[in-house]
Amino acid sequence: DLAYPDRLNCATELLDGTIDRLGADRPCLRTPDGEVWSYGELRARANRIAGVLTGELGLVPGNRVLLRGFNSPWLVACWFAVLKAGGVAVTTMPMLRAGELATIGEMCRPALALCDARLTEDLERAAVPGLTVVAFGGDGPGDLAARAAARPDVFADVPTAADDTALLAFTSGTTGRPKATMHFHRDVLAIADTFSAHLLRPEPGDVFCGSPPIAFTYGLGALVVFPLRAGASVLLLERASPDQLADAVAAHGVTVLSTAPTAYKAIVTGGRAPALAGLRRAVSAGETLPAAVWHAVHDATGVKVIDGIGATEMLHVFISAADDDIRPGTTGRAVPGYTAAVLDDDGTELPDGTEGSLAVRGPTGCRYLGGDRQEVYVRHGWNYTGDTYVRDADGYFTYRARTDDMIVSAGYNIAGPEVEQALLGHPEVVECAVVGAPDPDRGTIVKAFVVLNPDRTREVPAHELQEWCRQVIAPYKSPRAVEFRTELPRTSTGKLQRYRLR
Ligand code: 3SK
Repeated sequence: DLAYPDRLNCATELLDGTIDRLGADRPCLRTPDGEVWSYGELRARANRIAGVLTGELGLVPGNRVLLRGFNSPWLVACWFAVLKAGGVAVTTMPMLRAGELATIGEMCRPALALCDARLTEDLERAAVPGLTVVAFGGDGPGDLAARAAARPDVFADVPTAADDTALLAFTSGTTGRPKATMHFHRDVLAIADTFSAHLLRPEPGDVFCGSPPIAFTYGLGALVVFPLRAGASVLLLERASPDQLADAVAAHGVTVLSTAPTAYKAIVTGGRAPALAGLRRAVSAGETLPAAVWHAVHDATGVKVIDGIGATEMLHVFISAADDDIRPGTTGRAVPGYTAAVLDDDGTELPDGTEGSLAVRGPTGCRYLGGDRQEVYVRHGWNYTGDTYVRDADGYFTYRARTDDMIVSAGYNIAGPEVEQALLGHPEVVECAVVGAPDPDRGTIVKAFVVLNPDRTREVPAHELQEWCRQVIAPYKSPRAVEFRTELPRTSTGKLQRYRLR
């Protein structure tokens, strides 16, 4: 039942609500070097920071606060402090540079920033007008820790309305232009009470871990909202390469892992899959999970990876499947609470088995801050996600492509990701991207950019990959051109930027 009260502060619910049910002493935030903050300690620190924000920094409800940091207990405490004080959290990716931070500053005009002391330089260079920057994690007298130590460890959370804005999240811009989306306090709880409650079904003893930055709403849900709503703990990694993830899972008893398909593929290719064997849940999102990768993880560990599609516009995942409901190669069914459909551009539902635009509605939805994209994303009462999908008679949705990534070659409609899935089945292919490339004779051809396993023991020529594809998918879809790369262009959230390859 998602009927939340009119007055609702999601920070109060996630901290006090969980503490009232399970006690303040439970472990909450962990780091790989053994630091553990209990729920009570996290609340006390967030209260002190909220005191700094509303005291000497003059924050009033509705002010936007830019947050910049690696995934760490301090970043989480700052996020809670902003929400407790009735502010709006604008969490930014740690890898953003001055120019990108300046754009974000221009779009959302924050008055304050709380920034990891190691990352202040680019923020200062961004010269956001009127912005006061306070560093955390340093040891100077102006550092947030010193200021917070002088404040009480209690704070009266602002009784925000359930539909007051809690956060601004930036889309990662697979087409190059970031957009800001607004999400309410009730939205933050709704993602825990839909996807997490119905598919992850976390328990207080779970230990969460994962790679997405908290600034990406995938990470915010997977590493803050879901564990805290359940009274579980989370191991926060500042850096989370596939090897670091595998090490962390094995060394710290992680039970719920969230990362991207490329990380699962790299863990398997690197022979590290046994490290995942203790997981109760493994989540893959950000991009579609190829069936070959699902099977490789399952064969090596018995773990059934939960694929899901979400969007920054929708805050989190709205189509997925878990456990025995999983059909590898499909994304799953609408998450309880959401309705999903395949539509044409007029909003008419297409028959099962027909490709069309994925559309969704539910307790969360797209609200862009400014700009002219709102009427493109929200039409006919639906959120149009920009993906081409097909639904089967059992309600399972199968990804075809980002609508912009369909390739029309020799009169055929070819979904680049389908060719990518075929290539990823080859044991020496670690990553790939398939796009339409101009060709003087044929108009457009299918072209693959491929990253091979750096530890391979033999050469893998292009014709071997082309022949491989011809064996697994219709020959006309096999790439006519193959270019080898050492890496592929990705957004700060790890999504492929096919437009840059095109
Ligand atoms: O990109 C996605 O698939 C995603 C998944 C979960 C939450 C948010 C996003 C953007």
